Amino acid sequence: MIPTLEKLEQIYHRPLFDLIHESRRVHLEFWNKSEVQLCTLLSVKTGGCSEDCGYCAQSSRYDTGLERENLMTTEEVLPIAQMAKANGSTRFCMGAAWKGVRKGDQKFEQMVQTVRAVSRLGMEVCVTLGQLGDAEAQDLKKAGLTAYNHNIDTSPEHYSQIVTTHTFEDRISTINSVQRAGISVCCGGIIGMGEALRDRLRMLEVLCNFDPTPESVPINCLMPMPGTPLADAPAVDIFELVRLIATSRIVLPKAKIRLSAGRSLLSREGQALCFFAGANSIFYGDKLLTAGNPGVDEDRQLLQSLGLEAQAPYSDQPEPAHIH
Ligand code: SAM
Ligand code: DTB
Ligand code: SF4
Repeated sequence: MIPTLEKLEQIYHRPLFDLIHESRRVHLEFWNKSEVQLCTLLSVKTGGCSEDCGYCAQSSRYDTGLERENLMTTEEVLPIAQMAKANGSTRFCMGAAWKGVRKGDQKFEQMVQTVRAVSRLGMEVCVTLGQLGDAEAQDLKKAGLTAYNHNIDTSPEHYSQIVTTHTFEDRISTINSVQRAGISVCCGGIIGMGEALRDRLRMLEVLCNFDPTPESVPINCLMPMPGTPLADAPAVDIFELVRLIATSRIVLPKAKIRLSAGRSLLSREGQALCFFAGANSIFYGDKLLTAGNPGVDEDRQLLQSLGLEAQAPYSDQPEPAHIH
């Protein structure tokens, strides 16, 4: 049954250990308890974005000191994906600082080619390119795309406080096209943008109403980027993050819950608690898109000391046919 906001509030506010006890129970029922999916992120087109997302270093509206970089070619991307695979990553996620993409545009066609090439490596492939429609989603699907990342980022009510150049409904429309094309949806949000707890749970409520529910749910803690309107936002409390992860695990049992941006701001113990509460995927590699992430060695050590291991590719969904 799809949980109501009241139900989500009830779950979230249980005493912390009862909450984690329940999320652990769900986790053990649906997932291999020792596996964490390692995803490598690569910014294939950096900065100069027309949108005004208040958290983002890549918006051209803010003076963030970020150096712009043009779209990388397939030949430039491939060796990086190969290296990620050799390092144990099973999903390769490419991000582009665009408002959206359109079929026929040379840049979009280049991305389709890159998706095809990476998917032939036997890695799961995810891209986040901004808004798209049915035609673009179908082409990406044919190229072997596993998942499309498009976050709702916060509640519908809070969205216009954070972004004014597109709407929450625009986000949903893209997600609908991705779903119609049969591509898995990776959709989550950011906490620490001045939203209330109600907004965080409303975001979760919206995700629970997707049909099907998202295959993966990234939970990002805001990385405050200098020059953006949210540069001075205070850090998220670790127990609030753990509660949100545990609640997400309970209501979205089949989703990979990805402990995403902001891990470099958390202690090892804090991250361990997040994994125990139900997070089972991370971004692996020294850099997110533009912001820092814990180093590969540090993460290896952390996983090893917790007795966790990397999940194999396509262990929880079918592999695209054209690879064989
Ligand atoms: N332009 C595309 C879009 O907006 O969907 C793709 C790239 S965008 C950088 C992808 C996601 O990264 C955002 O939706 C947001 O959730 C996350 N993100 C961006 N900047 C962040 C920050 N400073 N802290 C945490 N998460 C961030
Ligand atoms: C997501 O939810 N988090 C990733 C990925 N999807 C594309 C991006 C995090 C970006 C953090 C800020 C930066 O690197 O600029
Ligand atoms: Fe552009 Fe995406 Fe950053 Fe928004 S989040 S400014 S759309 S790159």
